[in-house]
Amino acid sequence: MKVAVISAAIATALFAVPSVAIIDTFLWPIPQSLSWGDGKLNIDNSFKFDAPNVPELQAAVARYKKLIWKERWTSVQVPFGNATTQNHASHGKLKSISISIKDKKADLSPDVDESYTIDIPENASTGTITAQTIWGAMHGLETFSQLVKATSDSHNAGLYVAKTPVKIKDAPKFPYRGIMLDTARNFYSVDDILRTIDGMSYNKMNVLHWHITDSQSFPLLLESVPELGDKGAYTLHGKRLGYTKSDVKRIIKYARARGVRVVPELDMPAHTASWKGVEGITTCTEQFYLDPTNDWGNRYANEPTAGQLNPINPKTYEIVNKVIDEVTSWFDDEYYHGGGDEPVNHCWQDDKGVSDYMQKNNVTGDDLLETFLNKELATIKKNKKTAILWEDAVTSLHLNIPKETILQVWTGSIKDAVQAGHKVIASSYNFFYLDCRSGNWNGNDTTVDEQVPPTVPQKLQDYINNNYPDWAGNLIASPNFGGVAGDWCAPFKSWQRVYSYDVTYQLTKEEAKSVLGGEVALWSEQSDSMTLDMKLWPRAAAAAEMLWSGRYDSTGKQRDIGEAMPRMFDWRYRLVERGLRAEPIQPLWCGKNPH
Ligand code: CP6
Repeated sequence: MKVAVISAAIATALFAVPSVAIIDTFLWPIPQSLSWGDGKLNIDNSFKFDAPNVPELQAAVARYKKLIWKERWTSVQVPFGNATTQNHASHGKLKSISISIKDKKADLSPDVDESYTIDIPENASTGTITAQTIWGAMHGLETFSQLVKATSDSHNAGLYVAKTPVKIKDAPKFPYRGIMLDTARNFYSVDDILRTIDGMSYNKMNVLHWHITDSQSFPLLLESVPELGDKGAYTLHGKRLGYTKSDVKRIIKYARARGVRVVPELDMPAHTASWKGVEGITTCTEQFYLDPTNDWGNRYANEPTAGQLNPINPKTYEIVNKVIDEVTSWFDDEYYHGGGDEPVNHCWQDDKGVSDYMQKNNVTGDDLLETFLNKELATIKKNKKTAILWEDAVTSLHLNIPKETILQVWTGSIKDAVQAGHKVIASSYNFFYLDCRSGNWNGNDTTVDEQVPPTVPQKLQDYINNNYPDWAGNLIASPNFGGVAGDWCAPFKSWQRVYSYDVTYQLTKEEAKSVLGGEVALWSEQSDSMTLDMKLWPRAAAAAEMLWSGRYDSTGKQRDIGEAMPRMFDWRYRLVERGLRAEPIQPLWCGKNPH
């Protein structure tokens, strides 16, 4: 009884549909505006999409037709709600969906219109998807696929469109809905990346931020500076773990076909120990710093031999420019990520050449960093790209860089970055870092009140000696990448926590306009092909709904995680059915229980 009452309340409150509705079909992310009934329309092999002859759209239609017939979905979450009405009365056959597009030429870009509508009347043989652009139509196809179900679990069961009449009007709350993948700490195959793009398109996510290089490896096989990949990419069991130009092109093409943009990042000036193919351009490839008095943050970039590009060597800029010129020519997106995170003052202070230069020219490390980033940003601009940088150094050191630079906020406050005049991508490590438990577990602010282990070890040797305290103060063995120790990185955050991130927390309406969206980050010190899907899904899907549908619904009410739960439960199984090894979020019993 209690269940029925709660369910009816949820159904009424959240969908604003008549109380006759039964909830047996689950959409993810939930559309901005949805009304549906309890009817159904059968579809059979002759069902077709009538779509304008735009190659990308025709390909999407073919993909979704195949997917619908392969998937033959029956909900895993059991129906709930008021089931007193005639459930699933068939109202005939849906012969086609007619797709119409306003602007057939609009290309995939940061401000492309992704809105769409779906209208499937009760007694009609034709339904419609309308969209401004083919990219919006692709989202409409995805939502339509989620409405299609099989009449039974049998492999040859018929298909129907559920919950007719259906009317959906949908558009993203935020234009930037990303996943960051770090391919430098551990390697991922091209297939891993393509599969991740599939998952993104199912969730209406539209930006893959590819953190290609870092301290540990340089897996990009550039043609202009082949030494970097030659010496910097991993080799395992005789196999070179790197991405060629044709790999990159394949990934970009595959992503574009699914409405996903690919934004590359070659992190610099810190996180560059892997740039060892060119001699003399990096400092700090030997030492490991954990100095609590260091004014650039003693726990930053603190993985051993992080490396930091030498800011006074002309050769450094020669290489940086070559690299950026080539990378921006491979990647066609308007955005380019310039890194800029976790610089270590000591890396430059302790380099004889750099410190002599600082003394002679009366400049500080801050000055050198500002100069380096401005040169890098100028090269990015010369290549006609909009730059993104990690926020930490820029805001905490108040660096003077162009306001047109987008800041990706991970540790500081979004408000500070916005008030400094920048557009922002929200990636608080408290909510959106998928590798680690790390973060403040108490607040819902995006600023950081970071909890640290009882004592911070001073030297790498402390880690090697297992002289590292866990949360209870016991000395434990830690993984040898240093910095973030084992107990710090496990277990990881729940989908509910990811979902609860409010990216415009305490911003004025005006300030909120500067938040382009958000991005979950999979740092890969402890992840590779084996764990990829499980760490991304379904938690990235939680981010996807928050960024597409919004943390608040159209009436201003905060979305209820309890309402999302049955949809998420069903959606996870659907992602598995579609080929992603998504982690289970509760026992199957909670849906298809055997009793
Ligand atoms: N690598 C790089 C990392 C991190 C960052 N940049 C990182 C920092 C703190 C945590 C997790 C990841 N591993 N290049 C920060 C942007 Cl908790």
